[in-house]
Amino acid sequence: MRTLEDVFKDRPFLWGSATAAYQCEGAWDQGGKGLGEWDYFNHYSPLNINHEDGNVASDFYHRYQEDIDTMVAGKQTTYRFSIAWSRIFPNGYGEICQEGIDFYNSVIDYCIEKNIEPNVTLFHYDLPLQIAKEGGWLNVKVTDYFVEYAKVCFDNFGDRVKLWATINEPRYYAYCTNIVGNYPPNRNVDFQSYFQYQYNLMLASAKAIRQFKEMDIDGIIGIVHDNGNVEVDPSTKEPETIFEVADFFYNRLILCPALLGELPAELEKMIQVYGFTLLRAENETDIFRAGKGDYLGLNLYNRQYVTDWQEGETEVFHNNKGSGSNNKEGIRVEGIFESSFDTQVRRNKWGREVNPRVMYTALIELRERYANPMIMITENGHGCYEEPNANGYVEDDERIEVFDQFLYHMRRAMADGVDIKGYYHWSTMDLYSWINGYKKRYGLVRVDFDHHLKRTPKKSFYWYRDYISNFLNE
Ligand code: BGP
Repeated sequence: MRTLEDVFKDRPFLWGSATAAYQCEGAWDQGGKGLGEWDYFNHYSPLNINHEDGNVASDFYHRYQEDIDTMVAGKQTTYRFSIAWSRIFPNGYGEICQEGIDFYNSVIDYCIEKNIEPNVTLFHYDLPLQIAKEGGWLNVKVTDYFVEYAKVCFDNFGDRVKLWATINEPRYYAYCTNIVGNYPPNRNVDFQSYFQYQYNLMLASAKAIRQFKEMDIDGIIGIVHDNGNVEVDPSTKEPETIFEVADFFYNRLILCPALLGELPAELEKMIQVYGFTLLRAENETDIFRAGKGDYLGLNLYNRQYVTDWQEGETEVFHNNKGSGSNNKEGIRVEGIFESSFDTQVRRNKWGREVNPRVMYTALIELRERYANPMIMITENGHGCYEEPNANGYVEDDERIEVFDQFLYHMRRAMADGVDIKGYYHWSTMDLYSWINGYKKRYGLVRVDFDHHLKRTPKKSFYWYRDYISNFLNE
């Protein structure tokens, strides 16, 4: 039996990296796994524009030992990964698949054997297909299916796993599935579903956290948010109003329940501003109160830079084609606000800002507005195109430069009193990037998808290893 105290004993700060099940496991039809919404989407939808899928992905399912050994060689002390719901419940609920439980037991045990602290996310975008057919996250029954699934995970893994997250990025997930329309079930500019999804996801998370507490599991549990703090363009005519509406759009439906145990105070007002109907649980106050997290997982990539709505209809700008498109990431919400595009800030090939100082501003804002919560940086990284040399080695100096700056700003925030307990680089190795396929790379370790998925640590892997060693010796 391990205890929560063991986690930080001898290592006050956790350094590691992260992946998600669908993006790295492969073995899509092995081990008794049921079909997921992403399997179906990638196999059949014309909206899979890059014609890739996660059938094999990085084949973590068969190579997890090698990948965990590599983490150890890189001096990492923790690994964040997600469980595929459809490996535990092939139909989303009902019959349990023991092979799925066995697989995650093996991964967890191997992590512990190698002194790598497992940090487990229960849901990272990969909904079982059967549940998707029943309306997915618009169907409030799914919140109970989620608790049933979470309970099985707590029962089976709770003796060894001490760090838990319920859901990965409920806000960004709701955005891609309902506003951008690039993730299944591909609703486009559907604000009604966007807000209902966030509500239902937070309800599911709160119910699962309540379950965790009732079971008296020794560990901590929270949710992972894509914050994205809001910054207002100085030329904005009504900066306070714009900040309020944009912060509600991007953050508040997640951060208030997650960190304060309640819905945002401005909810009724925002329902009027955005004009949507929210279907609410009768006992929501109790559920959200009981479902407050112990910490916040923060996936930090960029800020949300906004200004007044200028003119034109609601439109979303997104780029899943990399250098094949000139689109910059953003949105115009008719009559309410729109993204501003700062020419001083560089962007990656997918049109997203690369602006490491926002690590500091996001963290300070959380400390000030949400009572200095415990935080783990559960993702942070840099996506790029990469070419290896003849030996398969990638000199990813651009990643190292950005990585170094992000860490610098994280440590500035720590020095200013933000309570950060760990950092997870996205990603452990190259893997499937939702919609963008395999050309957009994030890994510390290269995976050669054309030649037997051979792994070769990149320059950034060694850079990070040395950074961790130096930190330990400081
Ligand atoms: C986060 C997701 C990850 C990962 C990362 C990079 O939003 O939690 O799963 O994919 O972003 O995003 P992308 O692969 O779309 O570039």
